[in-house]
Amino acid sequence: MELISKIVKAIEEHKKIILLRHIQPDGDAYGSQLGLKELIKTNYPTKEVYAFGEEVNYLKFIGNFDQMENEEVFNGALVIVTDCGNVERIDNQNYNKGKTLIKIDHHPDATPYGDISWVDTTFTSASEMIGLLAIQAKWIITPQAGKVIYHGICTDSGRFAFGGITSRTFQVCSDLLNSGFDIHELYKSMYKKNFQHLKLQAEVMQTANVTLHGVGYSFLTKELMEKYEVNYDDNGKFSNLLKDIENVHIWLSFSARIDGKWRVEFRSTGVPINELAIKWGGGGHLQASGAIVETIEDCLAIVEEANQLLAV
Ligand SMILES: [Mn+2]
Repeated sequence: MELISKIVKAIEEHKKIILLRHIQPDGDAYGSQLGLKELIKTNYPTKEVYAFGEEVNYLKFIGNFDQMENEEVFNGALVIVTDCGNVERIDNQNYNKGKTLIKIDHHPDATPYGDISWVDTTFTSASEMIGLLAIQAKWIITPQAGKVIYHGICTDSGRFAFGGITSRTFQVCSDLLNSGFDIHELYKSMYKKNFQHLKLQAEVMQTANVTLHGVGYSFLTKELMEKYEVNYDDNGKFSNLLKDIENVHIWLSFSARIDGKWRVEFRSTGVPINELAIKWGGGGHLQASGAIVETIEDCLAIVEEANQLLAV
């Protein structure tokens, strides 16, 4: 594929490479970014490679990020942004200060950017794209790269349950598994349950509700997070409590943030909800999006707007 060769060529032509992804990172953001870092370091050991961005507690087992000393580091660099559809959500607003910019993403192309842009919504995840890139470039895939990229595919695809799964997904995963990482250890880290979190879920479910037309919604308040000692960066863990419920077509989760704002996760089984997320300053996929809003009144307005989407 021509785009892949262009990306490999750009990597070969730059001495310094900076990898970025979206704010509020998830498994796919981590996997595509840290996986690509590991791949470049293994296959081009003389390159200077950095991965910048905020860390989240629940993904510590996947890896760590580099500290940006100052923005001078972007001088002359190749910047590759993975898993991020719109520039506002890139977790480092120096992204355009390098020499060359590449976008690798599987979200709808909300704001096209980059000197090279490989955007393809038929992939489950940006991690699957990085896996395919490694295979086509005939790169060595270390167990560490295999693990983080597999984890990205696994989380973004709902462990191979959401739409978008193809035979290509499994072909890429097959090559990742061949790297020799321990898949059972990985699943143990991924699906470890926390007793306090289960108790918290029970309380969140007590106040969850469903609108007339089938919007389920739940609130994870600051009070509940303090009561159960949940880290603020773990607040995305509770966004699917209302998944798979009969007659719930859209489910919304509102979680308190450390800055007093609300993190909103939009999910849908049919009707697209990304336009609603974009309207509220967020973005994402047709059926899985996110946004950050100011007040609880905003949250309730979103519930009503989602309800109207289902009213027709
Ligand atoms: Mn993704």
